Amino acid sequence: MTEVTDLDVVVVGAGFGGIGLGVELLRVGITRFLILEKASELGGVWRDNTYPGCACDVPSHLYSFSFAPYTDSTIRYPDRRDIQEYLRSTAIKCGLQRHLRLNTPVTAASFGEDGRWLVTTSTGDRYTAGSLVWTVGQLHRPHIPALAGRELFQGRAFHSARWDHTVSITGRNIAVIGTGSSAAQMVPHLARDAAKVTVFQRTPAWVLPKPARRFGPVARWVLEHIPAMHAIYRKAIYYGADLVLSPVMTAGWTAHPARWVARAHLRLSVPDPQLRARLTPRYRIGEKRIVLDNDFYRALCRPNVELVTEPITELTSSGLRCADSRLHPADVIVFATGFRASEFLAPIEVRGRDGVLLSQQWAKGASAFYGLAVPGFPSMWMLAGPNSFSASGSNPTIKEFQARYVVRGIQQSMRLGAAIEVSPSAMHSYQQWMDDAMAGTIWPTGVDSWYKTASGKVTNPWPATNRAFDRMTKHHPATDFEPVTAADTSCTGAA
Ligand code: N01
Repeated sequence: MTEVTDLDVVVVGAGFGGIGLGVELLRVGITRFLILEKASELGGVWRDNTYPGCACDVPSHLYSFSFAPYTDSTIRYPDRRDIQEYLRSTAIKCGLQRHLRLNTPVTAASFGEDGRWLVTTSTGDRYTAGSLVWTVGQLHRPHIPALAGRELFQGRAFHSARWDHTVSITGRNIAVIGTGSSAAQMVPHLARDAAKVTVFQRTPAWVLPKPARRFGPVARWVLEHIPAMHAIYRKAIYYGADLVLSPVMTAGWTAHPARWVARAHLRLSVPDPQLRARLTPRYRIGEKRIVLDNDFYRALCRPNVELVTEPITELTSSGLRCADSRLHPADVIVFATGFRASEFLAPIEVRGRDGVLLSQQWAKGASAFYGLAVPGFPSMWMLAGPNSFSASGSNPTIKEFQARYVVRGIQQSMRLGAAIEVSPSAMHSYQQWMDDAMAGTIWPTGVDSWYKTASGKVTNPWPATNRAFDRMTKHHPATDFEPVTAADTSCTGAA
Protein backbone atom coordinates (compact mmCIF):
# COMPACT_ATOMS: atom_id res chain seq x y z
CA MET A 1 0.00 0.00 0.00
CA THR A 2 1.36 3.42 -0.95
CA GLU A 3 1.77 6.24 1.54
CA VAL A 4 -0.99 8.74 2.09
CA THR A 5 -0.13 12.35 1.28
CA ASP A 6 -1.62 14.75 3.79
CA LEU A 7 -2.82 18.13 2.49
CA ASP A 8 -5.08 21.04 3.33
CA VAL A 9 -6.92 20.89 0.01
CA VAL A 10 -7.23 18.42 -2.86
CA VAL A 11 -8.47 19.86 -6.13
CA VAL A 12 -9.60 17.48 -8.88
CA GLY A 13 -9.31 18.63 -12.50
CA ALA A 14 -6.97 21.10 -14.19
CA GLY A 15 -9.17 23.00 -16.60
CA PHE A 16 -10.39 26.56 -16.14
CA GLY A 17 -11.91 25.62 -12.76
CA GLY A 18 -8.83 23.93 -11.29
CA ILE A 19 -6.45 26.65 -12.48
CA GLY A 20 -8.72 29.45 -11.21
CA LEU A 21 -9.22 27.74 -7.85
CA GLY A 22 -5.48 27.09 -7.49
CA VAL A 23 -4.67 30.74 -8.15
CA GLU A 24 -7.25 31.86 -5.58
CA LEU A 25 -5.82 29.44 -2.97
CA LEU A 26 -2.32 30.85 -3.52
CA ARG A 27 -3.67 34.42 -3.40
CA VAL A 28 -4.97 33.89 0.15
CA GLY A 29 -1.81 32.06 1.23
CA ILE A 30 -2.99 28.44 1.18
CA THR A 31 -0.14 26.41 -0.28
CA ARG A 32 -0.62 22.82 0.99
CA PHE A 33 -2.74 21.69 -1.93
CA LEU A 34 -2.48 19.60 -5.07
CA ILE A 35 -4.46 19.66 -8.29
CA LEU A 36 -4.97 16.07 -9.46
CA GLU A 37 -5.52 15.77 -13.20
CA LYS A 38 -6.45 12.53 -14.97
CA ALA A 39 -4.77 13.45 -18.28
CA SER A 40 -1.15 14.12 -19.20
CA GLU A 41 -1.81 17.82 -19.75
CA LEU A 42 -3.92 20.54 -18.17
CA GLY A 43 -6.64 22.30 -20.20
CA GLY A 44 -9.91 20.39 -19.64
CA VAL A 45 -12.25 20.57 -22.60
CA TRP A 46 -9.74 22.69 -24.53
CA ARG A 47 -7.25 19.84 -24.29
CA ASP A 48 -9.81 17.15 -25.13
CA ASN A 49 -11.49 18.82 -28.11
CA THR A 50 -9.13 18.90 -31.07
CA TYR A 51 -11.64 18.57 -33.91
CA PRO A 52 -11.01 20.70 -37.01
CA GLY A 53 -12.30 24.23 -36.42
CA CYS A 54 -12.54 23.87 -32.62
CA ALA A 55 -12.72 27.38 -31.21
CA CYS A 56 -14.55 29.41 -28.61
CA ASP A 57 -17.70 31.30 -29.49
CA VAL A 58 -17.34 33.59 -26.46
CA PRO A 59 -14.94 36.55 -26.89
CA SER A 60 -11.47 35.99 -25.45
CA HIS A 61 -11.61 39.19 -23.40
CA LEU A 62 -14.47 37.63 -21.44
CA TYR A 63 -13.57 33.94 -21.81
CA SER A 64 -10.57 34.40 -19.53
CA PHE A 65 -9.77 35.16 -15.90
CA SER A 66 -10.27 38.74 -14.74
CA PHE A 67 -6.74 38.64 -13.28
CA ALA A 68 -5.04 37.33 -16.43
CA PRO A 69 -5.86 39.12 -19.69
CA TYR A 70 -4.76 37.54 -22.98
CA THR A 71 -1.39 38.95 -23.98
CA ASP A 72 -2.48 38.99 -27.62
CA SER A 73 -5.30 41.50 -27.58
CA THR A 74 -5.87 41.10 -31.33
CA ILE A 75 -7.74 37.80 -30.90
CA ARG A 76 -11.46 38.40 -30.53
CA TYR A 77 -12.46 34.72 -30.51
CA PRO A 78 -9.73 32.30 -29.38
CA ASP A 79 -9.32 28.90 -30.98
CA ARG A 80 -8.61 25.86 -28.85
CA ARG A 81 -4.83 26.24 -29.15
CA ASP A 82 -5.02 29.85 -27.96
CA ILE A 83 -7.02 28.77 -24.91
CA GLN A 84 -4.82 25.78 -24.16
CA GLU A 85 -1.74 28.03 -24.36
CA TYR A 86 -3.49 30.67 -22.24
CA LEU A 87 -4.25 28.13 -19.48
CA ARG A 88 -0.74 26.69 -19.62
CA SER A 89 0.94 30.09 -19.38
CA THR A 90 -1.45 31.29 -16.64
CA ALA A 91 -0.62 28.19 -14.59
CA ILE A 92 3.12 28.83 -15.01
CA LYS A 93 2.91 32.59 -14.33
CA CYS A 94 0.83 32.06 -11.21
CA GLY A 95 3.16 29.40 -9.80
CA LEU A 96 0.80 26.43 -10.10
CA GLN A 97 3.20 24.00 -11.80
CA ARG A 98 4.45 22.50 -8.53
CA HIS A 99 0.86 21.93 -7.37
CA LEU A 100 -0.10 19.92 -10.45
CA ARG A 101 -0.14 16.12 -10.49
CA LEU A 102 -0.84 14.96 -14.04
CA ASN A 103 -1.81 11.39 -15.05
CA THR A 104 -3.57 11.00 -11.72
CA PRO A 105 -7.21 9.94 -12.28
CA VAL A 106 -9.27 10.12 -9.09
CA THR A 107 -11.51 7.07 -8.65
CA ALA A 108 -13.06 7.59 -5.22
CA ALA A 109 -13.36 10.00 -2.31
CA SER A 110 -14.83 9.44 1.12
CA PHE A 111 -15.40 11.62 4.17
CA GLY A 112 -14.01 9.96 7.27
CA GLU A 113 -14.78 9.94 10.98
CA ASP A 114 -11.78 12.20 11.47
CA GLY A 115 -13.63 14.90 9.50
CA ARG A 116 -11.23 14.67 6.55
CA TRP A 117 -11.48 13.47 2.98
CA LEU A 118 -9.61 10.44 1.70
CA VAL A 119 -9.05 10.62 -2.06
CA THR A 120 -8.05 7.50 -4.00
CA THR A 121 -6.60 7.39 -7.52
CA SER A 122 -6.22 4.69 -10.16
CA THR A 123 -2.43 5.06 -9.86
CA GLY A 124 -2.69 3.82 -6.26
CA ASP A 125 -1.78 7.22 -4.77
CA ARG A 126 -3.91 8.36 -1.85
CA TYR A 127 -4.40 11.79 -0.38
CA THR A 128 -6.13 13.12 2.72
CA ALA A 129 -7.29 16.70 3.04
CA GLY A 130 -9.57 18.88 5.12
CA SER A 131 -11.22 20.18 1.95
CA LEU A 132 -11.92 18.60 -1.40
CA VAL A 133 -12.81 20.62 -4.50
CA TRP A 134 -14.15 19.06 -7.71
CA THR A 135 -13.30 21.15 -10.76
CA VAL A 136 -14.10 18.53 -13.38
CA GLY A 137 -16.55 20.59 -15.48
CA GLN A 138 -19.81 19.47 -17.04
CA LEU A 139 -18.87 18.62 -20.64
CA HIS A 140 -16.09 16.06 -20.52
CA ARG A 141 -17.73 12.62 -20.76
CA PRO A 142 -18.73 11.88 -24.37
CA HIS A 143 -22.24 10.72 -25.11
CA ILE A 144 -22.32 8.18 -27.93
CA PRO A 145 -25.84 7.03 -28.83
CA ALA A 146 -26.50 3.29 -28.82
CA LEU A 147 -27.29 2.94 -32.53
CA ALA A 148 -28.14 -0.50 -33.86
CA GLY A 149 -25.35 -2.11 -35.89
CA ARG A 150 -22.61 0.06 -34.34
CA GLU A 151 -20.23 -2.92 -34.28
CA LEU A 152 -20.82 -3.70 -37.97
CA PHE A 153 -19.43 -0.43 -39.32
CA GLN A 154 -16.12 -1.11 -41.11
CA GLY A 155 -14.88 2.48 -41.32
CA ARG A 156 -13.51 4.66 -38.54
CA ALA A 157 -15.86 6.15 -35.96
CA PHE A 158 -15.10 8.44 -33.04
CA HIS A 159 -16.58 11.18 -30.85
CA SER A 160 -15.94 14.85 -31.58
CA ALA A 161 -14.05 15.23 -28.28
CA ARG A 162 -11.82 12.21 -29.06
CA TRP A 163 -10.70 13.18 -32.56
CA ASP A 164 -8.63 10.51 -34.25
CA HIS A 165 -5.84 12.45 -35.99
CA THR A 166 -4.56 9.30 -37.69
CA VAL A 167 -7.66 9.37 -39.91
CA SER A 168 -7.39 11.33 -43.13
CA ILE A 169 -10.37 13.45 -44.14
CA THR A 170 -9.15 14.39 -47.60
CA GLY A 171 -11.23 12.92 -50.41
CA ARG A 172 -13.35 10.79 -48.10
CA ASN A 173 -17.04 10.47 -47.19
CA ILE A 174 -17.56 11.87 -43.71
CA ALA A 175 -20.77 11.46 -41.72
CA VAL A 176 -21.33 13.93 -38.87
CA ILE A 177 -24.10 13.02 -36.42
CA GLY A 178 -25.47 16.03 -34.55
CA THR A 179 -25.88 19.74 -35.20
CA GLY A 180 -24.84 21.38 -31.92
CA SER A 181 -21.94 23.82 -31.41
CA SER A 182 -19.23 21.20 -32.06
CA ALA A 183 -20.75 20.04 -35.36
CA ALA A 184 -21.37 23.64 -36.47
CA GLN A 185 -17.69 24.44 -35.95
CA MET A 186 -16.27 21.34 -37.63
CA VAL A 187 -18.53 20.94 -40.69
CA PRO A 188 -17.16 23.99 -42.61
CA HIS A 189 -13.60 22.72 -42.05
CA LEU A 190 -14.37 19.11 -42.98
CA ALA A 191 -16.22 20.24 -46.12
CA ARG A 192 -13.09 21.93 -47.47
CA ASP A 193 -11.15 18.65 -47.69
CA ALA A 194 -13.67 15.82 -47.73
CA ALA A 195 -15.22 14.39 -50.89
CA LYS A 196 -18.58 14.58 -49.14
CA VAL A 197 -19.89 15.51 -45.71
CA THR A 198 -23.29 14.15 -44.68
CA VAL A 199 -24.74 15.94 -41.66
CA PHE A 200 -27.40 14.06 -39.68
CA GLN A 201 -29.71 16.47 -37.90
CA ARG A 202 -32.28 15.40 -35.32
CA THR A 203 -33.27 18.86 -34.08
CA PRO A 204 -32.23 22.09 -35.82
CA ALA A 205 -30.22 24.52 -33.69
CA TRP A 206 -30.87 28.22 -33.31
CA VAL A 207 -27.80 29.86 -34.82
CA LEU A 208 -26.77 33.46 -34.19
CA PRO A 209 -23.99 35.17 -36.19
CA LYS A 210 -20.98 36.64 -34.42
CA PRO A 211 -18.36 39.29 -35.26
CA ALA A 212 -15.13 38.37 -37.11
CA ARG A 213 -12.48 36.33 -35.31
CA ARG A 214 -9.88 39.09 -35.37
CA PHE A 215 -10.23 42.80 -34.62
CA GLY A 216 -9.74 45.44 -37.32
CA PRO A 217 -6.68 47.73 -37.19
CA VAL A 218 -8.36 50.56 -35.24
CA ALA A 219 -9.79 48.34 -32.50
CA ARG A 220 -6.45 46.56 -32.32
CA TRP A 221 -4.55 49.80 -31.89
CA VAL A 222 -6.95 50.91 -29.14
CA LEU A 223 -6.67 47.60 -27.29
CA GLU A 224 -2.90 47.53 -27.60
CA HIS A 225 -2.18 51.15 -26.67
CA ILE A 226 -4.79 52.26 -24.15
CA PRO A 227 -4.09 50.37 -20.92
CA ALA A 228 -7.60 50.46 -19.42
CA MET A 229 -9.19 49.33 -22.67
CA HIS A 230 -9.03 45.61 -21.96
CA ALA A 231 -10.94 46.03 -18.69
CA ILE A 232 -13.46 48.41 -20.24
CA TYR A 233 -14.09 46.10 -23.19
CA ARG A 234 -14.39 43.07 -20.88
CA LYS A 235 -16.97 44.87 -18.75
CA ALA A 236 -18.88 45.99 -21.85
CA ILE A 237 -19.23 42.44 -23.18
CA TYR A 238 -19.97 41.05 -19.71
CA TYR A 239 -22.85 43.48 -19.13
CA GLY A 240 -23.89 43.38 -22.80
CA ALA A 241 -24.22 39.56 -22.87
CA ASP A 242 -25.93 39.52 -19.47
CA LEU A 243 -28.46 42.19 -20.40
CA VAL A 244 -29.21 40.93 -23.89
CA LEU A 245 -28.85 37.13 -23.72
CA SER A 246 -30.13 36.40 -20.18
CA PRO A 247 -33.75 37.46 -20.83
CA VAL A 248 -33.86 34.91 -23.67
CA MET A 249 -34.00 32.09 -21.08
CA THR A 250 -37.28 33.47 -19.74
CA ALA A 251 -38.67 34.28 -23.20
CA GLY A 252 -38.15 37.91 -22.15
CA TRP A 253 -37.91 41.00 -24.33
CA THR A 254 -34.67 40.10 -26.08
CA ALA A 255 -35.95 36.68 -27.17
CA HIS A 256 -37.76 38.45 -30.02
CA PRO A 257 -34.78 40.32 -31.52
CA ALA A 258 -32.57 37.23 -30.94
CA ARG A 259 -35.08 35.15 -32.92
CA TRP A 260 -35.30 37.74 -35.69
CA VAL A 261 -31.52 37.94 -35.99
CA ALA A 262 -31.23 34.13 -36.08
CA ARG A 263 -33.96 33.88 -38.73
CA ALA A 264 -32.34 36.66 -40.79
CA HIS A 265 -28.98 34.89 -40.50
CA LEU A 266 -30.60 31.70 -41.80
CA ARG A 267 -32.38 33.54 -44.63
CA LEU A 268 -29.24 35.38 -45.74
CA SER A 269 -27.01 32.30 -45.53
CA VAL A 270 -29.28 29.65 -47.08
CA PRO A 271 -30.95 30.66 -50.37
CA ASP A 272 -32.73 27.29 -50.90
CA PRO A 273 -36.18 27.57 -49.22
CA GLN A 274 -36.48 23.79 -48.74
CA LEU A 275 -33.14 23.50 -47.00
CA ARG A 276 -34.02 26.60 -44.97
CA ALA A 277 -37.30 25.04 -43.84
CA ARG A 278 -35.47 21.95 -42.61
CA LEU A 279 -33.04 24.14 -40.68
CA THR A 280 -35.76 26.23 -39.03
CA PRO A 281 -36.15 25.39 -35.33
CA ARG A 282 -39.71 24.70 -34.09
CA TYR A 283 -38.98 25.43 -30.43
CA ARG A 284 -38.27 28.64 -28.52
CA ILE A 285 -34.83 30.16 -28.91
CA GLY A 286 -32.64 29.34 -25.90
CA GLU A 287 -34.27 26.01 -24.99
CA LYS A 288 -31.02 24.43 -26.13
CA ARG A 289 -27.68 26.19 -25.99
CA ILE A 290 -27.64 28.72 -28.87
CA VAL A 291 -25.00 28.08 -31.54
CA LEU A 292 -22.91 31.16 -32.37
CA ASP A 293 -21.42 30.68 -35.80
CA ASN A 294 -20.99 32.37 -39.19
CA ASP A 295 -19.95 29.46 -41.41
CA PHE A 296 -22.15 26.45 -40.62
CA TYR A 297 -25.17 27.42 -42.74
CA ARG A 298 -23.02 28.40 -45.71
CA ALA A 299 -21.16 25.08 -45.48
CA LEU A 300 -24.49 23.23 -45.65
CA CYS A 301 -25.11 24.91 -49.03
CA ARG A 302 -21.93 23.49 -50.59
CA PRO A 303 -22.41 20.88 -53.31
CA ASN A 304 -20.38 18.32 -51.33
CA VAL A 305 -22.47 18.71 -48.14
CA GLU A 306 -25.84 17.05 -47.57
CA LEU A 307 -28.20 17.64 -44.65
CA VAL A 308 -30.16 14.52 -43.68
CA THR A 309 -33.15 14.93 -41.39
CA GLU A 310 -34.55 11.41 -41.56
CA PRO A 311 -33.82 9.59 -38.27
CA ILE A 312 -30.90 7.16 -38.32
CA THR A 313 -32.18 3.62 -37.84
CA GLU A 314 -28.95 1.62 -37.98
CA LEU A 315 -25.31 1.53 -38.92
CA THR A 316 -24.24 -0.97 -41.54
CA SER A 317 -20.76 -2.10 -42.58
CA SER A 318 -20.55 0.77 -45.06
CA GLY A 319 -22.61 3.63 -43.68
CA LEU A 320 -25.78 4.83 -41.97
CA ARG A 321 -29.30 3.77 -42.85
CA CYS A 322 -32.21 6.11 -42.20
CA ALA A 323 -35.93 5.66 -41.59
CA ASP A 324 -36.64 6.15 -45.33
CA SER A 325 -34.42 3.05 -45.96
CA ARG A 326 -31.79 5.12 -47.73
CA LEU A 327 -28.21 4.09 -47.01
CA HIS A 328 -25.70 6.94 -46.68
CA PRO A 329 -22.21 5.59 -47.37
CA ALA A 330 -19.47 6.79 -45.03
CA ASP A 331 -15.76 6.15 -44.57
CA VAL A 332 -15.69 8.00 -41.26
CA ILE A 333 -18.44 8.68 -38.71
CA VAL A 334 -18.04 11.57 -36.28
CA PHE A 335 -20.32 11.46 -33.25
CA ALA A 336 -20.83 15.18 -32.53
CA THR A 337 -23.49 13.95 -30.13
CA GLY A 338 -22.59 15.87 -27.00
CA PHE A 339 -21.80 14.88 -23.45
CA ARG A 340 -23.26 13.08 -20.43
CA ALA A 341 -23.57 16.44 -18.80
CA SER A 342 -26.15 15.72 -16.11
CA GLU A 343 -24.08 12.86 -14.60
CA PHE A 344 -21.95 15.17 -12.46
CA LEU A 345 -18.78 13.59 -11.02
CA ALA A 346 -19.58 10.15 -12.49
CA PRO A 347 -18.00 7.61 -12.52
CA ILE A 348 -16.11 8.65 -9.36
CA GLU A 349 -17.44 7.03 -6.18
CA VAL A 350 -18.03 9.82 -3.67
CA ARG A 351 -19.17 9.03 -0.12
CA GLY A 352 -20.12 11.72 2.37
CA ARG A 353 -21.21 11.65 5.99
CA ASP A 354 -22.58 8.28 7.15
CA GLY A 355 -21.11 6.71 4.00
CA VAL A 356 -23.90 8.13 1.83
CA LEU A 357 -23.16 7.75 -1.88
CA LEU A 358 -23.43 11.00 -3.83
CA SER A 359 -24.73 9.15 -6.90
CA GLN A 360 -27.60 7.79 -4.75
CA GLN A 361 -28.37 11.19 -3.25
CA TRP A 362 -28.50 12.55 -6.81
CA ALA A 363 -30.43 9.61 -8.29
CA LYS A 364 -33.35 11.88 -9.25
CA GLY A 365 -31.10 14.63 -10.60
CA ALA A 366 -28.17 16.54 -9.12
CA SER A 367 -28.58 19.67 -7.04
CA ALA A 368 -26.14 21.78 -5.04
CA PHE A 369 -25.99 25.06 -3.15
CA TYR A 370 -24.95 27.57 -5.87
CA GLY A 371 -23.57 24.57 -7.75
CA LEU A 372 -20.76 24.36 -5.21
CA ALA A 373 -21.78 22.48 -2.04
CA VAL A 374 -24.00 19.50 -1.19
CA PRO A 375 -25.73 18.71 2.14
CA GLY A 376 -24.19 15.64 3.77
CA PHE A 377 -20.83 16.21 2.06
CA PRO A 378 -18.94 18.51 4.46
CA SER A 379 -16.07 20.61 3.13
CA MET A 380 -16.63 19.14 -0.32
CA TRP A 381 -16.87 21.85 -2.92
CA MET A 382 -17.43 22.06 -6.65
CA LEU A 383 -16.93 24.55 -9.42
CA ALA A 384 -19.38 24.22 -12.32
CA GLY A 385 -21.59 21.90 -10.28
CA PRO A 386 -25.35 21.51 -10.78
CA ASN A 387 -27.25 24.53 -12.12
CA SER A 388 -24.22 26.77 -12.40
CA PHE A 389 -23.62 26.68 -16.17
CA SER A 390 -24.06 30.14 -17.65
CA ALA A 391 -26.17 29.80 -20.79
CA SER A 392 -25.80 33.49 -21.58
CA GLY A 393 -22.32 34.52 -20.49
CA SER A 394 -18.84 33.29 -19.77
CA ASN A 395 -18.32 30.17 -17.70
CA PRO A 396 -14.78 31.03 -16.58
CA THR A 397 -16.38 34.11 -14.97
CA ILE A 398 -18.95 32.02 -13.06
CA LYS A 399 -16.11 29.74 -11.95
CA GLU A 400 -14.21 32.77 -10.65
CA PHE A 401 -17.24 33.78 -8.55
CA GLN A 402 -17.47 30.22 -7.23
CA ALA A 403 -13.72 30.06 -6.50
CA ARG A 404 -13.98 33.25 -4.44
CA TYR A 405 -16.77 31.71 -2.34
CA VAL A 406 -15.21 28.26 -2.03
CA VAL A 407 -11.82 29.56 -0.91
CA ARG A 408 -13.51 31.69 1.76
CA GLY A 409 -15.30 28.53 2.89
CA ILE A 410 -12.01 26.62 3.00
CA GLN A 411 -10.45 29.42 5.08
CA GLN A 412 -13.43 29.32 7.43
CA SER A 413 -13.06 25.57 7.88
CA MET A 414 -9.31 25.91 8.48
CA ARG A 415 -9.93 28.65 11.08
CA LEU A 416 -12.48 26.47 12.90
CA GLY A 417 -10.35 23.34 12.58
CA ALA A 418 -13.48 21.50 11.45
CA ALA A 419 -15.27 20.55 8.28
CA ILE A 420 -18.21 22.80 7.41
CA GLU A 421 -21.49 21.96 5.75
CA VAL A 422 -24.28 24.00 4.21
CA SER A 423 -27.02 24.40 6.84
CA PRO A 424 -30.43 22.81 6.18
CA SER A 425 -32.14 26.22 6.32
CA ALA A 426 -29.70 27.82 3.84
CA MET A 427 -30.10 24.88 1.46
CA HIS A 428 -33.87 24.96 1.85
CA SER A 429 -34.18 28.67 1.02
CA TYR A 430 -31.73 28.32 -1.87
CA GLN A 431 -33.67 25.35 -3.27
CA GLN A 432 -36.93 27.28 -3.02
CA TRP A 433 -35.36 30.20 -4.85
CA MET A 434 -33.91 27.82 -7.48
CA ASP A 435 -37.26 26.06 -8.04
CA ASP A 436 -39.07 29.40 -8.47
CA ALA A 437 -36.38 30.84 -10.74
CA MET A 438 -36.24 27.66 -12.84
CA ALA A 439 -40.03 27.56 -13.21
CA GLY A 440 -39.79 31.02 -14.78
CA THR A 441 -37.45 29.81 -17.52
CA ILE A 442 -38.27 28.09 -20.79
CA TRP A 443 -36.24 24.98 -19.89
CA PRO A 444 -38.63 22.84 -17.77
CA THR A 445 -41.22 22.83 -20.57
CA GLY A 446 -38.67 22.97 -23.38
CA VAL A 447 -37.22 20.35 -25.69
CA ASP A 448 -34.67 17.77 -24.51
CA SER A 449 -31.08 18.94 -24.26
CA TRP A 450 -27.97 18.41 -22.17
CA TYR A 451 -29.44 20.99 -19.76
CA LYS A 452 -31.74 18.26 -18.39
CA THR A 453 -31.81 14.67 -17.21
CA ALA A 454 -33.68 12.03 -19.21
CA SER A 455 -36.60 12.46 -16.81
CA GLY A 456 -36.73 16.21 -17.48
CA LYS A 457 -35.15 17.74 -14.35
CA VAL A 458 -33.13 20.82 -15.33
CA THR A 459 -29.78 20.17 -13.68
CA ASN A 460 -27.21 22.19 -15.60
CA PRO A 461 -27.93 25.85 -16.38
CA TRP A 462 -28.12 28.74 -13.94
CA PRO A 463 -31.62 30.27 -14.20
CA ALA A 464 -30.66 33.94 -13.71
CA THR A 465 -28.11 36.51 -14.82
CA ASN A 466 -24.37 36.29 -14.22
CA ARG A 467 -24.71 39.51 -12.23
CA ALA A 468 -27.19 37.72 -9.95
CA PHE A 469 -24.72 34.87 -9.45
CA ASP A 470 -22.02 37.36 -8.53
CA ARG A 471 -24.29 39.24 -6.11
CA MET A 472 -25.73 36.11 -4.48
CA THR A 473 -22.33 34.51 -3.83
CA LYS A 474 -20.62 37.64 -2.47
CA HIS A 475 -21.61 36.99 1.16
CA HIS A 476 -19.31 35.08 3.51
CA PRO A 477 -19.97 31.29 3.67
CA ALA A 478 -20.08 31.56 7.51
CA THR A 479 -23.67 32.84 7.04
CA ASP A 480 -24.83 29.60 5.43
CA PHE A 481 -22.41 26.92 6.61
CA GLU A 482 -21.99 25.32 9.99
CA PRO A 483 -19.20 23.18 11.45
CA VAL A 484 -19.63 19.41 11.51
CA THR A 485 -19.01 17.93 14.94
CA ALA A 486 -17.48 14.56 15.80
CA ALA A 487 -20.98 13.28 16.68
CA ASP A 488 -22.10 14.13 13.14
CA THR A 489 -19.37 11.97 11.62
CA SER A 490 -19.33 9.04 14.04
CA CYS A 491 -21.40 6.73 11.80
CA THR A 492 -19.24 7.30 8.71
CA GLY A 493 -18.76 4.18 6.62
CA ALA A 494 -21.99 2.56 7.73
CA ALA A 495 -23.55 2.37 4.24
O1 N01 B 1 -23.13 18.74 -28.18
P1 N01 B 1 -24.71 19.09 -28.10
P2 N01 B 1 -21.93 19.66 -28.71
N1 N01 B 1 -29.14 10.76 -33.23
O2 N01 B 1 -25.23 18.28 -26.98
C1 N01 B 1 -27.41 15.24 -31.59
C2 N01 B 1 -20.15 23.48 -25.54
N2 N01 B 1 -19.35 23.89 -26.67
O3 N01 B 1 -20.68 18.87 -28.52
O4 N01 B 1 -30.62 18.26 -30.39
C3 N01 B 1 -29.00 11.93 -33.87
O5 N01 B 1 -24.94 20.53 -28.10
C4 N01 B 1 -28.24 16.23 -30.84
O6 N01 B 1 -29.55 16.25 -31.36
P3 N01 B 1 -30.79 16.76 -30.44
C5 N01 B 1 -21.49 24.19 -25.62
O7 N01 B 1 -21.93 24.55 -24.33
C6 N01 B 1 -18.88 25.14 -26.61
O8 N01 B 1 -22.20 20.19 -30.03
O9 N01 B 1 -30.57 16.13 -29.09
N3 N01 B 1 -28.51 13.03 -33.30
C7 N01 B 1 -27.44 17.51 -31.10
O10 N01 B 1 -27.71 18.05 -32.35
C8 N01 B 1 -22.36 23.13 -26.21
O11 N01 B 1 -23.73 23.29 -25.96
C9 N01 B 1 -18.14 25.62 -27.64
O12 N01 B 1 -31.99 16.30 -31.12
C10 N01 B 1 -28.15 12.96 -32.02
C11 N01 B 1 -26.00 16.98 -31.07
O13 N01 B 1 -26.06 15.60 -31.30
C12 N01 B 1 -21.77 21.90 -25.57
O14 N01 B 1 -20.38 22.11 -25.59
C13 N01 B 1 -17.89 24.82 -28.76
C14 N01 B 1 -28.27 11.78 -31.27
C15 N01 B 1 -25.34 17.20 -29.72
O15 N01 B 1 -25.25 18.56 -29.49
C16 N01 B 1 -22.07 20.62 -26.29
O16 N01 B 1 -21.93 20.85 -27.70
C17 N01 B 1 -18.38 23.53 -28.78
C18 N01 B 1 -28.79 10.65 -31.94
N4 N01 B 1 -28.98 9.49 -31.28
C19 N01 B 1 -19.12 23.07 -27.74
N5 N01 B 1 -27.82 12.01 -30.01
C20 N01 B 1 -17.64 27.02 -27.54
O17 N01 B 1 -17.32 27.61 -28.54
C21 N01 B 1 -27.46 13.30 -29.98
N6 N01 B 1 -27.66 13.87 -31.19
C22 N01 B 1 -17.57 27.66 -26.19
